[in-house]
Amino acid sequence: MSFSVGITGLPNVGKSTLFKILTKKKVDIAPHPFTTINPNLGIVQVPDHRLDSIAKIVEPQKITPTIIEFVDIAGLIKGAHKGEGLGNQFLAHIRNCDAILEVIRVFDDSDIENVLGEISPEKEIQVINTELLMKDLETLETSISKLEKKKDKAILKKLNILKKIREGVSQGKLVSEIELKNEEKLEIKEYQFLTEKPILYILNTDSKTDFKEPERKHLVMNIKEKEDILELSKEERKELKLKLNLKELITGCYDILNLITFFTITGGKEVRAWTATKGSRAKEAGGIVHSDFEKKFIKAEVINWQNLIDSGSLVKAREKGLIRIVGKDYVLQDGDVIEFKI
Ligand SMILES: Nc1nc2c(ncn2[C@@H]2O[C@H](COP(=O)(O)OP(=O)(O)O)[C@@H](O)[C@H]2O)c(=O)[nH]1
Ligand SMILES: [Mg+2]
Repeated sequence: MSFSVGITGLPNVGKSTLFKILTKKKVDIAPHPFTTINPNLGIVQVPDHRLDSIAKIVEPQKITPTIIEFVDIAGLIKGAHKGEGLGNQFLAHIRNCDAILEVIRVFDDSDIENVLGEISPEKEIQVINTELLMKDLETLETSISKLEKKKDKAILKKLNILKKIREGVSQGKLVSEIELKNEEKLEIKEYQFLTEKPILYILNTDSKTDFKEPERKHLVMNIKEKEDILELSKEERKELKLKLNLKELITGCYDILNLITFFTITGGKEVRAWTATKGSRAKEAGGIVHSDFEKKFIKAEVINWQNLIDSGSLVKAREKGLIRIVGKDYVLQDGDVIEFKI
């Protein structure tokens, strides 16, 4: 199971550059809009010092980090929901992602067209949000009128939830900002509303332009500077004490997606990190590793990664009684090292 994050925003804000840094892949980067038409997909390893620490004491043949997928989606512009600038196509790409990384332009450069015409994170966020909201409104209108034609009592519940969401969305509320019970959320899952997805804003700064920080979950990052670091050789980076430092960004994505990491050791052969949704139970975690571990789940042995490191080895941890036996309903914790028994 892997989760995908769609990089979106207005044209010329640094999306493709960010994608390149993240995936260290060469993509088309140019100072004009719509260089990117097909979404670029990149698989990124999630850096995790815990994986390295566990590997150090287990000494496996293989170390496998967990991954996250990034998609470089072409720029959205005003009117995208009506199809402007290939808008509909881009919005469909966003629909397929689990979360949104929205790049906001906070750098001043007269050579690179500023589509918004000014530096204003809040205004820029509003432009994008409006497009996403309009698209959701369109989905809501079509779905509501479809359901209304059915006159079926069973769909009344769904219809009422959709109408409640429509009310919020028409007032400019993102679906994620509308208060919904868990069962209501499940009921509307099939619609994959764009504004229901978690968003992390990346303020792409040149470290000199003034701006007002938005009251939304965001990171301030100098994307261009990171790109320059990427061009340097390992030695040069060491000498200049420069690091790409993408940890904050990748963990930020993990965070908004509500994800945790757990580890398996496979009899000392392979130390591997896995991704699960917060609140997953032992049996579901088993399913992430291997379908048999879910189907034939009996029990699992669990130890917190730090306890394992402090003990020095699995054998010593066992002697100390730090390895717990848990059943299928055990709620997985971030940093658990787990062995499934079938
Ligand atoms: N001055 C400056 N230029 C940037 C920065 N980030 C990206 N660019 C440039 O802006 C142009 C468009 O960048 P790109 O990543 O293709 O933007 P996209 O349209 O959002 O994908 C390129 O020429 C980049 O080199 C930045 O932080 N500062
Ligand atoms: Mg681009």
